[in-house]
Amino acid sequence: SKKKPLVVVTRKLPAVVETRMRELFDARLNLDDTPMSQAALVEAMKTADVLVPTVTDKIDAGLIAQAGEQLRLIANFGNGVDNIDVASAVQRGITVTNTPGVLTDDTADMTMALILAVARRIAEGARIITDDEWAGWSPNWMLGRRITGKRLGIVGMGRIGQALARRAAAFGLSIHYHNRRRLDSRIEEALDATYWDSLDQMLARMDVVSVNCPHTPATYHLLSARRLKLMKPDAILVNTARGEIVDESALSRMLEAGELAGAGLDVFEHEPAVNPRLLKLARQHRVVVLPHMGSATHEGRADMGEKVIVNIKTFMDGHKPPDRVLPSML
Ligand code: 8YV
Repeated sequence: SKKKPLVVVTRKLPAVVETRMRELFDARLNLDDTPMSQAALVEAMKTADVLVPTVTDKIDAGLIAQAGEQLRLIANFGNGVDNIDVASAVQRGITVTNTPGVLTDDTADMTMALILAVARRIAEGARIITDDEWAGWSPNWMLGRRITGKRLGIVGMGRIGQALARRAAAFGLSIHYHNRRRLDSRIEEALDATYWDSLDQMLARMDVVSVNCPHTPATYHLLSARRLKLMKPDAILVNTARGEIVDESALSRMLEAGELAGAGLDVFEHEPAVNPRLLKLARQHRVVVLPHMGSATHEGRADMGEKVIVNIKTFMDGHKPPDRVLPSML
């Protein structure tokens, strides 16, 4: 039988995924879940047939330049591939895959949860009780903002954006979106979504703005200081995509100045470091922060692992893997 491919996995994955990988591949697993050192990553590039990185591994041009001839596939455990220099990889004949689809619903759920958490002061209320600060109910206490009847502007209407649209519609929000390409009219109608060709014009009219686009050179600081200033002062911003898409310092400044009502953030520009100004705002309750857990469900992680395995197997069998990422897609 054929020699099994050497598959190096950078982080600890769910046990069911690791078991399956051991059966199918010559799997080199990271059982301690200590993030892989740069030296170990270089070593992996030089020896592995397949590398399975995660969001925490920066597979940049310099690292790809050190790849051995045998490295043919980088099968990302994750949907976003901004951790990988896809163009450099493809130029060297290395195929790149990701794990789309299986984390759509979980991430959309978390986005909806952040919208509700910010608008209805959920984190603040929970903290007040657990810190034993609840002195009793009163009519004017802990008032948040109603979301029913408000406008949601979705920046990036891919799978997650559309899944969010369906959820938000059930909560009575009207759906607006900006995307590189306008959706097919049938999909747009089914979602009852209004397309805005101009992101600027959409931002100026929304009560809630959600970031759901990938992080690429074109979307870095897409929500710049100038664009954030277009938002209504009573609007809230949520981001479950990538921190780099929002100018975090500008966002902090505006929240501090009361030029924006609140923010719900699952992702940050320099993870795991979080801008201290955002943390201070979170303590003052205008911001809800979460540690990049949008797709973090038991089911989702197992499905992501299964996707990685199918991509590797298909590729090793000589076929195009289902979730190939091409530079032209980014
Ligand atoms: C993970 C994600 O946290 O898939 C993504 O893009 O951000 C999350 O699912 C991470 O990327 C796993 O590598």
